[in-house]
Amino acid sequence: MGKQNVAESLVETLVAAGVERIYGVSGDSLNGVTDAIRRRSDIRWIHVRHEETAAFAAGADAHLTGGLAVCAGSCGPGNLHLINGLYDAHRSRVPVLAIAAHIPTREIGGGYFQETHPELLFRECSHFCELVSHPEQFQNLLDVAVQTALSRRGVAVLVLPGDIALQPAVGRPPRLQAAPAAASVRPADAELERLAALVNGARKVTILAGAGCAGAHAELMEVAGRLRAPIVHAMRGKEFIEYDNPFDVGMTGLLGFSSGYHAMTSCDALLMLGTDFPYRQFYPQDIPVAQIDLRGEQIGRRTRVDIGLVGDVKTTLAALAPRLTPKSDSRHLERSLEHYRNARKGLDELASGESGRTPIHPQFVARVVDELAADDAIFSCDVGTPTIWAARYLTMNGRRRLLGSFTHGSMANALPQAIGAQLSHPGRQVISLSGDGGLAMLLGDLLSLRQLRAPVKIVLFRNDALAFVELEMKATGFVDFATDLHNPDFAKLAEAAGLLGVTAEQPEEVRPVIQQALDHPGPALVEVRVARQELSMPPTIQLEQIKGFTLYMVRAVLSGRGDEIIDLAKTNLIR
Ligand SMILES: Cc1cc2nc3c(=O)[nH]c(=O)nc-3n(C[C@H](O)[C@H](O)[C@H](O)COP(=O)(O)OP(=O)(O)OC[C@H]3O[C@@H](n4cnc5c(N)ncnc54)[C@H](O)[C@@H]3O)c2cc1C
Ligand SMILES: Cc1ncc(C[n+]2csc(CCOP(=O)(O)OP(=O)(O)O)c2C)c(N)n1
Repeated sequence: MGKQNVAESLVETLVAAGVERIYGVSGDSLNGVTDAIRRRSDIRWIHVRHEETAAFAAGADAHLTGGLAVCAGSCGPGNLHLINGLYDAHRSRVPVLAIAAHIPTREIGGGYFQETHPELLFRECSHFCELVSHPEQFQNLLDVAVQTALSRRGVAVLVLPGDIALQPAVGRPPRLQAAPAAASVRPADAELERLAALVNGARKVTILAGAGCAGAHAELMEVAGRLRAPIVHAMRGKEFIEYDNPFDVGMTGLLGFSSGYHAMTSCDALLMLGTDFPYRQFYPQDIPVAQIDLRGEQIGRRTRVDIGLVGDVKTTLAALAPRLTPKSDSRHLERSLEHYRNARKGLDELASGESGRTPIHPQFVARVVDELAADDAIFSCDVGTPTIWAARYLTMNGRRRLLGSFTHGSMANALPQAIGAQLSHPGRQVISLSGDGGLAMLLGDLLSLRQLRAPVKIVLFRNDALAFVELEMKATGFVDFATDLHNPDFAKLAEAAGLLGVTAEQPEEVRPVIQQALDHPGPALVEVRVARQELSMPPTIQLEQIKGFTLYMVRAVLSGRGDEIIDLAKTNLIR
């Protein structure tokens, strides 16, 4: 240990903590670190073209593995580029360590070449962000950074000046080898009794479930069965909740199903489980609400809560279930399921691809991807309309995974997340549902696919617009402006970058070209020319109501007038 320099000691500690990859772009101040990686066979430097890609890829890696992922940027502009991807990882609560290399210690504060203050810049998107100003500090700060990222779930940033990285390590061996196993957390018996009394006393209970239900599928089904409760999910919960679920009534929210909205507004009590569903307008008013969350600070954040319990969903539901009196009245559940079937049918009808009829419906493309993708495919979807198609047309089954920038809501997430997914899961099929605006924003990393031998499949929804924004503009009464995209031929561009590049311009071409891309052993891009304006309305709304309900709803959500939506929904939806 004594003969190592700080950079070598850093890499050794990360390997001991199970890290196999570091995503980044090299630079002078990072030379110590990249050189330490170069000399080892048990950790790989993942060279991307933009540090933002590195951070998004690390976030995806951490989301899928559940373990620590690492990214790095050189001093000043290098690590500054990480920031948007780090915000995304932090807000998605995935453990990422960012190594922000820094200018030489003797120059700090003097306005030196490339000087920034990373410990200030990254403060807001991290749980831990500290500068190593002496080798003796280093090991302790690294241990705390790793431990914080893992246990608080989020980003930790270690700011490491290039000169310190090259100094002899003077510390001790790392204290930490891996994160401690997650503890089970459950509320006290008396609190569980209060919750049981509330839901036992209600005639119609609806469950709103989110990403905190990961790993608690069986317990969730048991509780929903006893309560005869429809389960509405929030977007980040889709991959954990929708499958093998006889209580599933779809997602809620602007992109959701009317059945999800209806189930939440027509119940006598709402039970929120591991969700931070953000849109207040979609919560019911004037009925009791109970919420279970691992983090106390999350309780009551989005709506008024009558009973808030701190606990993990799995353990808490297991302790709650025996206290529930099985309900015999299934009418609320049946009605919600019926509504869901109708909503689903409406959506399925939109996903048609009739030969010769152009432009191609994007729904149809998403449906074909869903049908052809592997049972254990990993999908990522760009913020923009691809998020809508993923939410509505990708079928989850407990093995498939879905990545997006759902909380931070950043464009250009899908390709970099697909890179992290493919690198961490080399044997799996990885499909990026990309927007033409999103792909172009981090287009440089198309080049990384060949360099990294990452056989990612990109399905590009080419609509020559920032269509999601255009839709918002139209709906809110703005003249659409600044949304045109004058695009290149993306398939040719992909070919030039060493990918397979194919195009579908007719509906009948969609299936064969997607199949061709999936069968191709290397990276591929499928460019599909899709309709620019495909209104993404909740599906049971009649045409004549579109103006009166959905566009109004967009307007009301954007301006925060949720109470008016509920009135409108009562007249238009609940029939
Ligand atoms: C363009 C766009 C449109 C969108 N439209 C919609 C929409 O219409 N509908 C929609 O639902 N979303 C939509 N989203 C996503 C939305 O912004 C939120 O990210 C999403 O609703 C949150 O999902 P969640 O509650 O499952 O996850 P999170 O926000 O991650 O919340 C999970 C909660 O569970 C808690 N938790 C974690 N682990 C546990 C555990 N073991 N036990 C207990 N609690 C735990 C966490 O503390 C947290 O409070 C959209 C996003 C984009 C980009
Ligand atoms: C970094 C960033 N910039 C701007 C936005 C605002 N925004 C949200 S969706 C969107 C359009 C996305 O366009 P594209 O990727 O082409 O997908 P489309 O909606 O056209 O299918 C924009 C500009 C954002 N969310 N993130």
